Amino acid sequence: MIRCDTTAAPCDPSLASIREKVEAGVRLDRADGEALFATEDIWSVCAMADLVRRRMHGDRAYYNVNRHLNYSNICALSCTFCAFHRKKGDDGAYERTTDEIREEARQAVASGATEMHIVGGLHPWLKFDYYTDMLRAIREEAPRLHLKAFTAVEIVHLARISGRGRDGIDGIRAVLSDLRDAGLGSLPGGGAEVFDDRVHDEAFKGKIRHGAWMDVHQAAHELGLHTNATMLYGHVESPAERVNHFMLLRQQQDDTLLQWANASDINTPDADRHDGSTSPAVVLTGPDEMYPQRRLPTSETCDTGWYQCAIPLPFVPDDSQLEALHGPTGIENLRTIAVARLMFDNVPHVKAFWIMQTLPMAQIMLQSAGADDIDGTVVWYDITKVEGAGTHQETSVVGLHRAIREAGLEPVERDTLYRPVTRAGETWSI
Ligand code: V47
Repeated sequence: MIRCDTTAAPCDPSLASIREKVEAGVRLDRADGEALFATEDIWSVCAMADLVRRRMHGDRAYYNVNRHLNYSNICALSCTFCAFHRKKGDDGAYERTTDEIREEARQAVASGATEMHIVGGLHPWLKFDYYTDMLRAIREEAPRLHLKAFTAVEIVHLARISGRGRDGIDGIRAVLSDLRDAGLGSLPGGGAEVFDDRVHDEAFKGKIRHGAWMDVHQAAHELGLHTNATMLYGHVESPAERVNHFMLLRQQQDDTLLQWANASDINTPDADRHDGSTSPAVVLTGPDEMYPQRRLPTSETCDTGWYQCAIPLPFVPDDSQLEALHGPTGIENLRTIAVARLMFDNVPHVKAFWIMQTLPMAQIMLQSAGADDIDGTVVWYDITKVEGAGTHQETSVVGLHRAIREAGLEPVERDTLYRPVTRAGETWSI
């Protein structure tokens, strides 16, 4: 495929110093992030993100064979951006029984899925046992299925309903540990929204604030569970607030990886990383020759977890209380994915979630805006309702392959931990 020249100088001269940093593998700071959101030279932003993505992943683009399960849409909260939540007794309110969930697991196995992604509302009456029974039931039906389940918001709710709400971080650890014993494999990145108090109070008041969200992920990492991190953008937040969200997550990833680097005797020459200008413990985005040993640990050599994937989610207004807002445009979607790739120099993957981005947009993001992952076959999805429709939203492996190949990339099936999956007939191995 003929590709545009990613080595060209930016048309907007104010991006020249950022381009130099990207080429040299130097960390971008807050002002750089804000400049990337401000410029009209969107294609130079995308070209820089594509350069970084190709350094990290070459021609590979990742997908998985998965199934999303929304076990209940009944939620104690009423976030204005959310079209998913219902109150008990409302039209369309549901909660899945353990038997229905077992059946979902059997179907997932039959379709060759390697992952089930499980999230729901904050159900006011379900007991903690419902959640552990759900995981155990899936485990019994599908012992090899990786269970990526429960946002940080749900984990805090589970701490409360299991009587450990007053135990702070110890209560969170205890809940995560019980869930892990029942089969939990990792945490998805949902519920982060935008890490800002003003935006929180306007669009998702009542939800946990960002400190609590990050504490849950830190506890998960300490227990060795990998997690993802989302950002819901394109509603009432400003570009500076998006950059701040990225910076907070990047700092937390630095802290996690610095501990690993120190324990593994990895050379981290710059002591003070907190001013944002010096080198972090692990650099993933620079040229190979600059950072020969400061790459990510593998799960085999490291027992801590970390953020595997950053996932900017475009706000889908349909059916929400914020329906009057138009949501982000295609250009803003491309830009936000690209800025995420450029700012997250210590997070290995950036996902264009095709359900919310749409498959055609996700394809362009893989081809030229820095994304390397597209999520998977999905099958059922009820959180966003494009044109009023939720539930059945499925694509096939053939459809994902076609989208990726047409983008000039090589599809790589991965499991949840980004290990390549090999298939022979109906069986698969890692
Ligand atoms: O937390 C809710 C968002 C999230 C809307 O970890 C909305 O691999 C857009 O986190 N418009 C759940 N977004 C989905 C999620 C996710 C998805 C795919 C992969 C992964 C992963 C995580 O969806 C919620 C919220 O931020 N959301 N309503 C809406 N109207």
